[in-house]
Amino acid sequence: PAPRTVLLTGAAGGLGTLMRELLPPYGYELRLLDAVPLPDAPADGSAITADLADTQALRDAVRGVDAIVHLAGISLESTFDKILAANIQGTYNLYEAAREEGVRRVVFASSNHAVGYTPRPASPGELIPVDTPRRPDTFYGLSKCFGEDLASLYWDRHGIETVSIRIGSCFPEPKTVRMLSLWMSPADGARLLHASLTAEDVGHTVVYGSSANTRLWWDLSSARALGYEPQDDSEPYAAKLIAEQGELDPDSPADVNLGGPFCTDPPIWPR
Ligand code: NAI
Ligand code: 15L
Repeated sequence: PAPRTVLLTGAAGGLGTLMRELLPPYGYELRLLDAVPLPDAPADGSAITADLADTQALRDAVRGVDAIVHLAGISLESTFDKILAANIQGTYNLYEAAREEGVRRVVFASSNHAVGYTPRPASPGELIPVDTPRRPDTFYGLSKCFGEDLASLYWDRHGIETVSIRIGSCFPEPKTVRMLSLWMSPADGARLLHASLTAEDVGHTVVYGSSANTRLWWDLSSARALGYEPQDDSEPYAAKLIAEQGELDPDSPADVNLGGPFCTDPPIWPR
């Protein structure tokens, strides 16, 4: 049966806030968790304010859910110690809670930064395959590699299925020229989460997460194999972004790899 009750971790974050709105129309009843109190928390008191370090709170949070969408964690580069606590230990704690409470499906928010040092394709139509060797560009990207391998272990050893989505850039609109290639519209994000929650026999599957962008850099076939049919394309934003920012520079360290400005030393992220 299709999962219906879903724990959404990281519900107060950017993606969590979008998915809180976009997933219920697919028929999901969401249980929301974040370390910080949720703005506009549901009046029924169902939202959970807990850190991923709190193993008892995680057990209570996952009890009885059909699946988990795991978005919580540090979403940019940080110190190793902070990444270790939130993204590595925290993701382990969540999978342990899932194992102990018998949850059978997780959707894990991995990132393009797990393969961030992969050179971006040189010519249009060339696509990075999903089995490209991992090349994390930051401790952050390294934590996503860990999450993918943890998911693989929990499938092989405990039969917990995971779809690891290497998300490109999921924001209401692409913000940079690089994001024209990596953008996942929020509506396509919800489509991909729904496909990842409902596809059968996924074992541990790794997919790239983006819209069907004209300037796509990576292969969406493993996502499509789950039933994902992206509907959006960043191209309508291209002319304006390129006029403002210029084309990507083949000689700039911030522009040559999939991970973009995360690949510079130190990593930068214009916000
Ligand atoms: P965000 O930083 O806006 O939200 C992350 C949320 O996780 C925050 O609300 C934060 O309070 C919560 N959180 C952090 N540490 C926690 C802990 N120890 N315990 C409980 N909650 C904790 O990030 P965003 O953009 O919403 O991303 C969500 C997930 O998707 C992250 O895992 C991120 O790495 C991943 N991702 C997002 C992309 C995007 O384009 N938005 C791209 C690639 C990956
Ligand atoms: C990520 O992994 C980040 O969480 C997100 O904030 C964006 O920076 C995105 O990658 C990106 O590469 O655009």
